[in-house]
Amino acid sequence: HDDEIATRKDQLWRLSSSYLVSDVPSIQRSLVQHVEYTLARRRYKFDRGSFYQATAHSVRDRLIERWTDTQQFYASRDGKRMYYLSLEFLVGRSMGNAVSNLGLRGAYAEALRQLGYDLEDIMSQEKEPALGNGGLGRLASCFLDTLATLNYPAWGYGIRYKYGMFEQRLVNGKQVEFPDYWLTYGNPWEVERLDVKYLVRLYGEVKTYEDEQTGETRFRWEGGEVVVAVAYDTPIPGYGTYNTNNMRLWSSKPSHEFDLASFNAGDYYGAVEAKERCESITSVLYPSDDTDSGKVLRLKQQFFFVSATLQDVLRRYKKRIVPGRTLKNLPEKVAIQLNDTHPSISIPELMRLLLDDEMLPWDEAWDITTRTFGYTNHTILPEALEKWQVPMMEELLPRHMQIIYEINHRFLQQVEDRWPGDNEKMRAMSIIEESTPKMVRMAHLAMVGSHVVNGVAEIHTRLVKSRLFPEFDQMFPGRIKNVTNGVTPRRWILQANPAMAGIFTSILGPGWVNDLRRLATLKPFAHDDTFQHSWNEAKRLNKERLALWVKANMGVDLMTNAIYDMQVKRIHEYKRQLLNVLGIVHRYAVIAGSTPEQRARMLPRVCVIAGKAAPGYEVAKKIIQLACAVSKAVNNDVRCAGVLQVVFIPNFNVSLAELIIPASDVSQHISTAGMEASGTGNMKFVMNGGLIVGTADGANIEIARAVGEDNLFCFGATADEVAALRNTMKSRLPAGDERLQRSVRMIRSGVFGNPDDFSQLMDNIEPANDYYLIAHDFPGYLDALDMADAAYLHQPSWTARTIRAACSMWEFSSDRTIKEYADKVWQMEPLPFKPPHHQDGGG
Ligand code: 8GP
Ligand code: PLP
Repeated sequence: HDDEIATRKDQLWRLSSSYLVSDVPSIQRSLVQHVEYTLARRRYKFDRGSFYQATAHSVRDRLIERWTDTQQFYASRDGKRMYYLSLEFLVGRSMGNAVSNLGLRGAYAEALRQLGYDLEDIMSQEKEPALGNGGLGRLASCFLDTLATLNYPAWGYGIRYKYGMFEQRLVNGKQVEFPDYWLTYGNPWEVERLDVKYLVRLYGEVKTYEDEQTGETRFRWEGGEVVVAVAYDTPIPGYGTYNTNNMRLWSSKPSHEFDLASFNAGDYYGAVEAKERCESITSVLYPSDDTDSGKVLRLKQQFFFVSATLQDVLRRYKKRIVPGRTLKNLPEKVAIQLNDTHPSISIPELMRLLLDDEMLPWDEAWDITTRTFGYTNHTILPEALEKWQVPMMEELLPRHMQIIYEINHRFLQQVEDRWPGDNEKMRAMSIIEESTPKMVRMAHLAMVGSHVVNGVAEIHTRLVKSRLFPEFDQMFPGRIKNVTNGVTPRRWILQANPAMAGIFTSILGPGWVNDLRRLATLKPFAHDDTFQHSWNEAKRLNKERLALWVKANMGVDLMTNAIYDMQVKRIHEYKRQLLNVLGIVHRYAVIAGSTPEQRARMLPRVCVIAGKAAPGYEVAKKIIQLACAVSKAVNNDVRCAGVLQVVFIPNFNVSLAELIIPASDVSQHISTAGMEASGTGNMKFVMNGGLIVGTADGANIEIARAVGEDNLFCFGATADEVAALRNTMKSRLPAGDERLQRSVRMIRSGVFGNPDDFSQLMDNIEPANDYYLIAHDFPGYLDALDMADAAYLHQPSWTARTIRAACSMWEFSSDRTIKEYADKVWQMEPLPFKPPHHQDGGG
């Protein structure tokens, strides 16, 4: 019998161990097969849509080989794994990334070309999954790319929202939101794992009972609603390596257990409705960036995904039987990173699993928990710090609320030991805020329950220590660390900017993509004529590529012989798009008041603004409206022809970022100092040969250090000055800047449409109200723009500056960031996999 099984196994192994071949004819065969059999469109429908789907499936087959091999390899080794828990992954399109990382771009392009299709065109058919809001979600996706590229055994865990980030359209110059149902044509990049599912409980009650053996009191969470979490897996290929990691996203489905209970109760309609409610948990991404929604559905999403994830992680850990190994060893084999506080309900959930299911004593469970988790803070803005109402939590997660109280009780005892009788400290540090109703401060929970807490840029980490968590920093010295953000050069240089990447590769070979330090060797050639020529050609091509898109989609003919000045990011008061718009209005006034001869001598300028406002954020929506109104006035005014154009590009997303960023000469990162934790857009712009006009905020400061202070046009109050300025301005009105006053007058007098629409925006920048210091920073802002313009006019030296800056950006590769996390937080080593049989080894 054993022999028979062995023979069969052998036979199966031989059948399955042959790898797909990726030469042009084999790729073509696979494309046609997918059209015929996967899409069931035999011989009559070879359109672009079908070919997009077929190409995706054909690439996916190749990903799957590497992915299953890698996962089997990880399972066979006993390395430490890292799980990145994030409510957002702003993935962007997959096809270009996959063929590029697999090293198959050329082969697919050729295979398609011979069949009469263009790979670029096929790739543009893909609807991008927008499962994130902005910086935080995009960071998570950059991290996944790097983790695979550097061969770390790491997975991303998140939610498979049915509706991603809303689609923004401009209707009469105002933002209107449309639902983003991105799954209309299915998603070829994922694998549905109907066999990987977990039950997740909500509501219910906590029962107490006595442990028969020890006589201790134990707790059991029972009843309530039970939802099923089903896994959807997406392979994440590394670049230039065989390793392919996994992103596991959960989708909610009703459970049978739940069906029976309700149907038996005779409430048919109620039961069906409740089933619908289960599915709605993973329906929609909360579209708010930097504000806490406080809604029960959001808490359900968080707990749902955390509970399924921790069950999955523990199951995988326990599957490996090693003599002497217990759950105590979990932190040696598992690191879990919390991307902001959104997944921080993980801390009481792991405690619950260890206490109530595994029957561990409290101290042991707490030790395991804190050594497993790391927490990344992404903002110190008070309105973004998550707090949950205690009564809401008590109802939805009664056992967790008990555990949180116990964590807090023990923690406050430590505070009391450290600062006896200091009630003020207790109040400030408590996980429970003594308000009405009481609130659970998730940042405090995450701080207490993690062994490392990190900020995302040096200044941000300094502020986390000094403003957000000063007492915690005293109590746990060394726990708060800095890990400056980074972005993946694969997507943001190699794929987004083929013209520039081509220059790098032609001189350095392809190795720079995984080792951005190598670009530094190009700096001595910054003044070389030939090099400058190809660099400028690349920029010109990128401007033309963007102009073509704008013409096709917005009907505006952009100049291409102009300086391209951009601000693209979520619309937020602290990011100060209003400062930008007021600067444009000033420029418009100057143009309108000048003679044709003077205008002929002006530097032609294209201003690009893009970004979404949270649907409920009225002020941000007004800023969009004003930007659109100014754009309309400027673009229709003959005096601006050839001198100034302004476009607000709708529906900013990853694909548009890939198109917009490489075309920029100057980009604006002009947040009120101290308010932008890091920014990652700033890094992408400089890597793509643009310079920054910015404040001394977030990663701008470190970028300036890397590229040379004179290559970042810096202005405005510093973070340390801001607080004091806010106070003095309230009492002492500074003399207003005449240029600002004129811009405000133009807006208030109706040059850009009904002034009532903008009166609140204008009131907000009156000196007594100017919380974001727009009026205060305005003169410095105009000076910084002038400095940038003056530098731009010396073309050869400008080109040299941009070359040197772009080639000095290695620290801002997410490869550096991830190595720092692996070292400072996760204590994790790479596990590169070399397949024994595979024909082409790496990507
Ligand atoms: C962002 C920060 O605002 C940005 O400076 C930083 O670069 C980025 O995170 C990545 O670290 N924060 C958020 O996007 C954020 O807090 N979003 C949550 C409310 C959803
Ligand atoms: N949204 C998208 C689509 C992005 O690509 C980026 C970064 O490039 C961001 C948001 C974050 O931009 P910023 O760091 O400027 O806020």
